[in-house]
Amino acid sequence: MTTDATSRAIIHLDMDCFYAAIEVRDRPALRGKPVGVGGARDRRGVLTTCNYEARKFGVHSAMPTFMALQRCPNLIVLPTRFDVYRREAAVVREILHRFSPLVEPLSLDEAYLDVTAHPGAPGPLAQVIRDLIFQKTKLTSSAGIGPNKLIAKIASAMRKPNGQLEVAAAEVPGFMQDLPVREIWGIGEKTERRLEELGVKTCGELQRFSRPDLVDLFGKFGSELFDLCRGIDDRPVEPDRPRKSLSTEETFPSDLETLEQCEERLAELYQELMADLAQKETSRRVNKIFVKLKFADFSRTTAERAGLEPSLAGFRALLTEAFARTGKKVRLIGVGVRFAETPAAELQMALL
Ligand code: TTP
Ligand code: MG
Repeated sequence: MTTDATSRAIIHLDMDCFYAAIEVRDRPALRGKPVGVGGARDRRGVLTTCNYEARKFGVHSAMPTFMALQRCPNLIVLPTRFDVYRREAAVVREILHRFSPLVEPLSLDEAYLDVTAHPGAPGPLAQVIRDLIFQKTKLTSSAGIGPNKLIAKIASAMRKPNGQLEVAAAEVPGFMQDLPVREIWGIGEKTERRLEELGVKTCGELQRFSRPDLVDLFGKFGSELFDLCRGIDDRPVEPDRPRKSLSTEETFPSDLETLEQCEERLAELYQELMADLAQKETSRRVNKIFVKLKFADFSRTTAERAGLEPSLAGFRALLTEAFARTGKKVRLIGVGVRFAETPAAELQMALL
C-alpha cells in the first residue's frame, strides 16, 4: 500500500537533557541542582550537556566547562559514562520499535517514528510511548507529532522538557506563519543572515517569494525552502541500515617515534570513539575491537581482539602489539570496533 504523503503521522521523540538526566536520576541528592556532564575545567574540557536548572544560567551543550562555571559557579560537573547512556538509549529504542518498524534514530536520544500504520491516534500514542519510557527508565522525554518530519521535530522542541505538541495537517499553515526561518532544517546562520537582509525573519514572510525567486537566491536548496517554509516535507522516515564497524583515526602532522607518544594519542582517539559510539550505535553489541597503524613508509598493520568490550586498556594492549611488529615511525593511528552480526536479535537478548 502506498501512503499519501499528506496523511502521514510522524512522531519526533527527544529525551530531555539526556546524559544529565541519567546522572541526576542515579544520584538523587543532585535533584534540583544545576548539573553538567563533560570534561573537567582544568583539562580544558567541554560540556556534552547540562540539566534545565543549569540552562537557566545560560549554560549549554558544547560550552567549555570553565565558561559554564563562570556563568554558574555552583554547577556540578560530572564525568561522562557512555556505557550507561548507551544502555538507557537501547531501552528507549526498544520501546520505540514496539510501535513501528519505521524508527529513524538521529542520535542516541532522538528519533523519528512513522506511526501512520498504527491504529492509535498519534497524539495519545506519543503520550503512551513517553509514559512507557518513564516507567522503564525514570527519564522524561518530549515529543512532537505532525504530518511530516519537519513539523514533528520543530514541535517537540517547543514543549521541552517533558511535554508534547501535536500539529494537525490543517493547523500547519498557522503554525508556520510566525515561525522564525532558522527553525527550518537546513537554514544555518549564513542563510538566516541573507534572509534577514531581504527583510525575512519568519516562514510567513518567506512564503511571499516564488519558487523561481528562491532558486535564483539559493540554488537547489531554494526550491526545498519554498516547500519547507509552508510546512511541506516529503522526506520519508528511514530506518537505520546497520553498519559493520565504527572507527576513528588521525594522521599526525609529524610521525610518532615512541610507544609512549602513540599511547597519548590513543587515549584521545579512544574518547572520540566512545562518544561516537554512544551517539550513533546505541543498541549494538561490540564483538571485536581493533587498532590500526600506518607507518612512515605507508605500510600498515591491524591488531584486533574478539570478545572484548571497548576499553582503554584493551586498545592499549593492541597498540603495543601492533607497534612491536615493526618498530617503524607511526604516521596514523586508528581505533575501532566491529559489531555483532544480528543487531535486532542481540538487542532482544540484552533486554531479556
Ligand atoms: P540533545 O538531545 O541535543 O540534548 P539533551 O538531550 O541533553 O537536551 P534536550 O533536553 O535539549 O534534548 O543531545 C542528546 C545527548 O547527546 C546529550 O544529553 C549529550 C550528547 N551531546 C553531546 O555529547 N554533544 C553535543 O554537542 C550535544 C548537543 C549533545
Ligand atoms: Mg535530547
